Amino acid sequence: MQQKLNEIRELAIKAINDSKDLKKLDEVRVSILGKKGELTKVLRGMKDLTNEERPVIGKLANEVRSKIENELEKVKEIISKKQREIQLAKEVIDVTLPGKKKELGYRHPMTIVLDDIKDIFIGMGYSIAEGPEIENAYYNFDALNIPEEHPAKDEQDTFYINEEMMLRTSTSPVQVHVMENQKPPIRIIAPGRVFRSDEVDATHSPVFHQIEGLVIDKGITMGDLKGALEVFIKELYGETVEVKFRPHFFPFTEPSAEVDVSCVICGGKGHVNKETCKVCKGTGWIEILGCGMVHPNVLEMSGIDSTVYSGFAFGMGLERITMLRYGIKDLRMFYENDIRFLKQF
Ligand code: 2NM
Repeated sequence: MQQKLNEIRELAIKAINDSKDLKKLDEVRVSILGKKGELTKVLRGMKDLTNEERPVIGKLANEVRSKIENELEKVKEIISKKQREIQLAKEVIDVTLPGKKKELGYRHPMTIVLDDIKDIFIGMGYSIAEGPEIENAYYNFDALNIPEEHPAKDEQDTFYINEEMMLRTSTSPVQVHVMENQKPPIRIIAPGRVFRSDEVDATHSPVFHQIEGLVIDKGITMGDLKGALEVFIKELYGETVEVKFRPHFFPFTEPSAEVDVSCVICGGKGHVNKETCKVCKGTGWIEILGCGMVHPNVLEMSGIDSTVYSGFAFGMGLERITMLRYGIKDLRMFYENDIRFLKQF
């Protein structure tokens, strides 16, 4: 038995030292110290020994076990260390290499202009209102005092989803929802995507963007409208631009006006180096928005007493305003996502 134990020890130490990885090492451990291991088998045979033999063999068996356990631990350390070194060598990084430059995204030019416009109106105490892009005929037309026979209602001009529902043709329905749900004073702008069945060209797109505004309170007059829009326009284009109100007609406002600013390209002169200015076509003025005093019918339909309250509204196209700000000649550039275009702003 003594000889058997010595043999196990020698074989174990050899097998342990021959192990190339932790898996193999563990297999060796199980084959010796496991339930069915060589050493375990011998220890089980101890019960057949005489009382004289047992302490001697027992002592030796313990020594052999400890020797094997120590050897296992030692080789495990060596293998682990070697594996760690291999891993580290694989993962070596050259910290002197130049970093990979992450390219930042850019705000879309229309987003830049919209953010500016929001800031100006927020500065004047307005809130931002939003609403659905799908509306019924009441919110899109009727509540705006647009008569039954108005050409805008034609299927040729508006995208209908079914008999009742359509894509909104302006953000005015947002204002109608606000008037229905909120008691005056109201001071909001409603920016958003709108839809009209137009052929695409340099200045038209079936999907475009509007910013409309609405102010309702007791005693609001055309003077408030002119003051607010003049402040807005001068903040947007600079103190030196001139602003002109021209009478116009809208079904939802009365009186109504269109607003022109002195041409931002030629400075209102109508020409650049003796050439006729292409942006204002030589007139010195460019139209940038429509506005007016909210029609009493519109107020009443949305539940606002027009004998107590009055208000003004206005609307402008974000594409047009952005084109004028940056001198962009074709609105299709806005939707093409050409990175060379988008990078410039
Ligand atoms: C414009 C021009 C003039 C307008 C009117 C309303 C509402 F809902 F209050 F009736 N919202 N927006 C309005 C008025 C829009 O766009 C050129």
